[in-house]
Amino acid sequence: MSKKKIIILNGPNLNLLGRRQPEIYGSKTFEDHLAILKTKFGDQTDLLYFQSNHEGSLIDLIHEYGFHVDGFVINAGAYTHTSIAIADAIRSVTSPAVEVHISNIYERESFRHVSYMKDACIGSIVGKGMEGYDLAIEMILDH
Ligand code: CA2
Repeated sequence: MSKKKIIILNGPNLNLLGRRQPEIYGSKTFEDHLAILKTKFGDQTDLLYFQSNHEGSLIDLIHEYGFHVDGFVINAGAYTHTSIAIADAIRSVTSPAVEVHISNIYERESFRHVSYMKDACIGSIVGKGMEGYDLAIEMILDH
């Protein structure tokens, strides 16, 4: 069986995971978790990872990969709550996307309760910590 190509896309400030606010986001860096994901899913997937603090760069990556890969895992960070442009980019490509949030955005400040990504994605995983990325990959593999 050929490996599924899956892209993980993290948005603004997620490069600082593990360095600040461990009570909300845990104490692992994303690179720590990526190593676990590669061990866990390496037989079935080719995992690629990008992080950007820039809305346009995230959109460019979605356009670049979104017609070729088997799926996207996207944590758009705070752009989740503001960016119709990223949601439109997800809708404009053919690869399915799953939205992940480390924290439960629906139990935090009201401005985090809106996700523009939600309806553009085949699924949303919130509040499961870093394990949310594992669940999103499983969702894409099952899709
Ligand atoms: O829970 C999530 O995964 C979020 O997407 C994280 C975003 C936040 O704006 C969303 O509402 C929910 C923020 C990521 C900020 O990450 C930090 C990491 C370390 C230190 C400070 C912020």
